[in-house]
Amino acid sequence: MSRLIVVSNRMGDPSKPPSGGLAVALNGALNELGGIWMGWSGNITNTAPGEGQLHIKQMGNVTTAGLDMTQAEYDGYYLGFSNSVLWPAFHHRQDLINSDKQAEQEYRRVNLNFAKRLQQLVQPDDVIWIHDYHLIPLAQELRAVGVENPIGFFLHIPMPPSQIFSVIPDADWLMRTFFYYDLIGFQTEADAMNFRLYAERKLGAERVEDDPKVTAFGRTVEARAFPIGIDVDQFRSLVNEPDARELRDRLHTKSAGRQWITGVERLDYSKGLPERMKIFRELLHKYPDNIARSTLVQIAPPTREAVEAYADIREELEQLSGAVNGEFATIDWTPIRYIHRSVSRTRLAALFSISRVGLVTPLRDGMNLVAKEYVAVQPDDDPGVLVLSEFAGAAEELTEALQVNPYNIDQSADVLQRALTMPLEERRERHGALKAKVEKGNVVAWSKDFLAALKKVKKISS
Ligand code: ADQ
Repeated sequence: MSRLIVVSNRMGDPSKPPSGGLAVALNGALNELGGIWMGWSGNITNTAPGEGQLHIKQMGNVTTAGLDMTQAEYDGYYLGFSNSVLWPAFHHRQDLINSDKQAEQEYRRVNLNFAKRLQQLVQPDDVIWIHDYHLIPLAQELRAVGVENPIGFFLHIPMPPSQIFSVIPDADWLMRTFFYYDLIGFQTEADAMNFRLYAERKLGAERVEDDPKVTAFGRTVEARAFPIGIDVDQFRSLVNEPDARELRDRLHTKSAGRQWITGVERLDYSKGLPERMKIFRELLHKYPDNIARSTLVQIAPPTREAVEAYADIREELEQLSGAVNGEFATIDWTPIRYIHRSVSRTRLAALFSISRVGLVTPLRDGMNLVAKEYVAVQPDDDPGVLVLSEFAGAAEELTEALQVNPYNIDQSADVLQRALTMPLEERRERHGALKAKVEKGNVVAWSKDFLAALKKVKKISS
């Protein structure tokens, strides 16, 4: 059996509950298959560039290999090129791109560092699976140091159309580095198509309609959709933990005749948080029956606070939630409960399970696992309703959700009201269909499908 080597910017820490979508997904996959997880150690050191220590730890059937970084590497590679150029560009926010040559050089250097260290750990039968936008050029660097193993890549965020991808400085260089993989997985068919079209139009790649293979620079790569899922059983089991039961009981007591609308995500401008609060405000204006009755619980812990755009969004949300609460609150009812902190996954599961509406309104999102988690823990006899942005990757699959365009505040408020007043029979029907999809496309199936496809591309039998 081949070992699996996973490389991602952050490694999971099996001793702590994972909080990001990527960590949640990969913990499941690696524990199932066993292997090595390589990533940034989380440490900043004073070593010379490229000389950071590699920390190796054994945790169950997973070995973690964490690489230290210098401050300049972290600033340029992580805060700079990854999160001030690639993240905004891939999420259609060209206006937020903040590029500088030094950052791009650090990004290239860190990818080279990862390749040199990884090359020393790789054995001939290993299969390598690289994750996300921080590490796009890693396969090219690995090939340059002689690694010939099968290498797959999964992009967790959206792949923008060519007009938007082109705004990235050195876009053609970046696109060229994709061709050193054997298989590239995208969240949706639309993302995979954006990749194939860019390669064809801008790089003169050859492709045949309806064939996932693309050939350029003498290399052929297969580019296909592998929609990511969640660990359904594990997430569901959280609802019965003592902590979750206690919270559910408390919320039930408080909510006699009241309805919870829930939103949970990292505080990121791609997640449509101001739009969500405006939709809720519009709901209260247009449908005043919801006053003193429906409450929006918004949990949004901080991330990437050193990047300016993230500080701006935080300020905007504090103002908006304050304004809505000032306008509508009563002595014993607060319309928006805005929590700018992380919450345990157990409590999240409990909150989702008692919420009448899961309100998921990203302006752009690779997949959005929260939508799937919400569906997974709804009670079959009295399920809530998922209201989902058409701009989340999950919208391609979860067609029985009520879909909204979160830029259209007025119509979205109407849809939210429809969700809050939906008859039980329709809720059950929609939930049954969504639940079947979320269960079938779980994270184990996702990783198995990807790895089977990678082995097939390289014609490996086990
Ligand atoms: P994220 O942008 O992090 O992931 P998402 O897919 O919603 O977005 O995953 C977030 C995960 O973190 C969920 O499992 C959620 O429960 C958890 N989480 C969020 N807020 C939390 C909190 N306050 N406390 C604890 N846990 C919290 C990226 C891409 C997505 C893609 C995933 C997976 O941006 O589009 O779906 O990777 O590929």
